Amino acid sequence: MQHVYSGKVREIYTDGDDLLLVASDRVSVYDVVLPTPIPDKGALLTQLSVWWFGQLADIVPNHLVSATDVPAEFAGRAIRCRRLEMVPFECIARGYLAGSGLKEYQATGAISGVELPRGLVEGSRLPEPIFTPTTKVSDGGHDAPATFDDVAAAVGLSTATRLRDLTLEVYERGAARAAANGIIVADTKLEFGTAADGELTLADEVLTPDSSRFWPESEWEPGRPQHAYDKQFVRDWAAGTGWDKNPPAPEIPADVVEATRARYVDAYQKITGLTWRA
Ligand code: PZK
Repeated sequence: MQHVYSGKVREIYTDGDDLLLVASDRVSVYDVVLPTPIPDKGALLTQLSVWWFGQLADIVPNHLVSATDVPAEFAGRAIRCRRLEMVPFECIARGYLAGSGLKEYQATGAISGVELPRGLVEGSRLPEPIFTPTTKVSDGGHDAPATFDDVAAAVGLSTATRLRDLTLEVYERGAARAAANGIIVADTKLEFGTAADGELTLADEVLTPDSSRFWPESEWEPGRPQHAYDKQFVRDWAAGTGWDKNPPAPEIPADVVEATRARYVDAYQKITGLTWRA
């Protein structure tokens, strides 16, 4: 087993021909990783993603090989997956206006070349979900917007069309399931790759609160920043500390850790209908 990559909250190892994607209990706010872990976060997100792979298997094949055949030290919070030739774009679907999409809309009236109606505000539901890819920036910087035509120029029109259709279909399936259980999926980021047999394959993690914006439906109120389903307690606490959002971040108090863990458990249980192990 060889460590090949560290993200802010996840790691990749190689194991023979396979990869191991390992989710930690680390949490970030304002792009800064906090010093205090959220117990079970890595396992909750991994198991949610594994559940989604199963739900989405009729739409698109995925990279999952096993969620159990992983080293004991990573049990529950890692997956074994096939190594793919990765598509060099993040495939993002948006159903609501937030984040970099909001900024691009305010500056240009469009996102990734998709024209939107006038008068939308932060948190607005879009007339229909849209495909807003970004190019991956290798040095860990923020991703840059790309248009559908950029994707087509890089991978060909038929693959680009398939990526767009798959991204929107996965988003629509996921957003509908979450909405039926009180959770808005405002947007989601998918990664695809090509398997040895040439099949376009869904990779990475899928429809988790780390790869998507989850909002409590009961608190949705367009015209202001929306409450994050998972990290709102951490954000509210951080705002009250006077911390300047530069590293190092302060330790998270125990009550905020516990409330945040409860939101990850809640999202997992509401979406899957399963009970999280105690
Ligand atoms: C791959 N990432 C992003 C994911 C991280 C970073 N199946 C695959 N084959 C080849 N490469 C990748 C995958 C996947 N998934 C994914 N980078 C490379 C990433 C998870 C944790 F730290």
